[in-house]
Amino acid sequence: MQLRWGREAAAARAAGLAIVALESSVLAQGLPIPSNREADRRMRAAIHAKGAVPAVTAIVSGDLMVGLDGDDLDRFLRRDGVAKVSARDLPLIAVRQGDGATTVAATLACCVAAGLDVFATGGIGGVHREPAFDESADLAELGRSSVVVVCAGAKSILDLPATLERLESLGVTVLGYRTNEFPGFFTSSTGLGVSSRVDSAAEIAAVFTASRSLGRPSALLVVQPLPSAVALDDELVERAVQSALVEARVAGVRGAGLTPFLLAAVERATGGRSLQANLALLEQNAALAAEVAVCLAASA
Ligand code: PSU
Ligand code: MN
Repeated sequence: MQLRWGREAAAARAAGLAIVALESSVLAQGLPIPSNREADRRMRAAIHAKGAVPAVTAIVSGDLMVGLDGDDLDRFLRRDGVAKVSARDLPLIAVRQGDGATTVAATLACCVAAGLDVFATGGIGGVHREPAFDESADLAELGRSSVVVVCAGAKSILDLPATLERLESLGVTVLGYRTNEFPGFFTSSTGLGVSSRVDSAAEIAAVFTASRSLGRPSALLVVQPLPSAVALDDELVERAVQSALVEARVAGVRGAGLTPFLLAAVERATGGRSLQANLALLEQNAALAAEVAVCLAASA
């Protein structure tokens, strides 16, 4: 597997500029067309506005691409023959020379391979409510990738208390950005705590630097609640999740298909509002990640 850099990401790397990694599965599987294109545009603009450079990771014809752009990006946005790729799928897709959209787990593996320190996403995978033995590989990978990951928590399609317990077991520090609670993606309040609260990007960068100097192998998970203007009603979300879980059970969905199935079902049940929330929080996470990356680049 070859490591290839997109034009803008390569130039940023050569100049020592701050880079923010982005996943491609949220674009190719997580969000519907054409909102995926809007998400890509808004995340890139938010990162540029803070003086950093975005780098979408993906597998292109078997190569690890850092900074997906141009026609390749277009193919991913059209979902043209693009598989969902987790960390364990990377060697296979390399040998088969396929195209793959990277989940959080695979993006973390790409960050480690490419030496990228900061990654922004929407929500991480976690422990499913049912079947409870279905635990996203995102968690194990967070436990062994020294990367700052900025997200809006995890969606309540998951068992959030179990997900937080697993993060603790795996040694992942969870920092609440201007919050004491672990956010539930579409909702800011879950009643679940974080390891600690931080109030600035500089503080996040300092904690990450300390983690690195201790030789910690795990990620620093930074969670920030979605903008309050786009937050959804708790009961609306819970009803949508319940009906999505029933749909999945009836359809017998298992494995890698389960998360995209549940995301799409919740999307349908909550209408356009969940989509607007999703886009807004992706943009906000990209901006915070860029601030952290700029702090880290300045102290390098
Ligand atoms: N959660 C979301 N949106 C997403 C995902 C999760 O709110 O797009 C995607 C991410 O790429 C995440 C993946 O890494 O789903 C987790 O899938 P699984 O549960 O199969 O590990
Ligand atoms: Mn799974």
